Amino acid sequence: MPPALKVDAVTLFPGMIDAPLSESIVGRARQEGFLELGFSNPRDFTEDRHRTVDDRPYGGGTGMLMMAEPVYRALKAVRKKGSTVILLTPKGRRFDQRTALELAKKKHLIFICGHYEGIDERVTPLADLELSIGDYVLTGGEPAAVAVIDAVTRLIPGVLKRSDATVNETFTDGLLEAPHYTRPAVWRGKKVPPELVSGNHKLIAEWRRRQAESLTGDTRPDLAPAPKKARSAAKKK
Ligand code: 21W
Repeated sequence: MPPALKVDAVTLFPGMIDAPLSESIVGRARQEGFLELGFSNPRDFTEDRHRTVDDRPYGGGTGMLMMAEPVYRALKAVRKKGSTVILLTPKGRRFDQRTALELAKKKHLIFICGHYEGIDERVTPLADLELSIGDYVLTGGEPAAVAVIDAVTRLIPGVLKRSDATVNETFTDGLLEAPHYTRPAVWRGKKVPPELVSGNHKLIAEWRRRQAESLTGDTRPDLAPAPKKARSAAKKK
């Protein structure tokens, strides 16, 4: 059986992506053939003695840029009809769960990871989509590729034990989740909220909804339906 999803990463540092995605749930998804992850290294597509992949920016400025040609050749080596090419860049649209759900429908994703100060601007038209994972500065696109591939892989049917758990979760319905607790019922004097141990499923559902709404209103009011004025009734203790 072919994998549900094939992902290729165009990167100078494949180990930055391969290693974290060899652990835990995604590592197992790869072993079980749900996800096939490949790499195409621009350095392998150079022709000069020093295998040069970077150069100084025109117009001056600090740092180095990745050259267009090795990136282009590395992309060309893995691109097929029907591939979706994603450029990871701080200038991209913010990656979110909605985009993860869209990408999970695809058969072949290619991530282009910049490093140093970025990539020669002339490669950007090769991408179907430009994504950022948030407003902070990374050393390159590789950690961002890891985050996106992780978020997409867990949405592949069969990767999670309870795959129905991925449809209605945090961010998809626009709310943070209520707090979770496991045994013991009292830990260092801290009790689990009585609603959760009541055995009353309606009471539990209502408690979770109230918690989710007040938590979202307090810490992430930017997330959709901030219902009324969410008071901090969620007094932990
Ligand atoms: C960081 C590339 C900064 C370019 C002036 C002088 C991919 C990323 C990246 C990087 C710059 C993502 C500068 C969130 C990220 C990524 C490497 C710009 C800085 N300005 N999502 N030097 N954050 N980062 N140059 O950093 O490639 S997705």
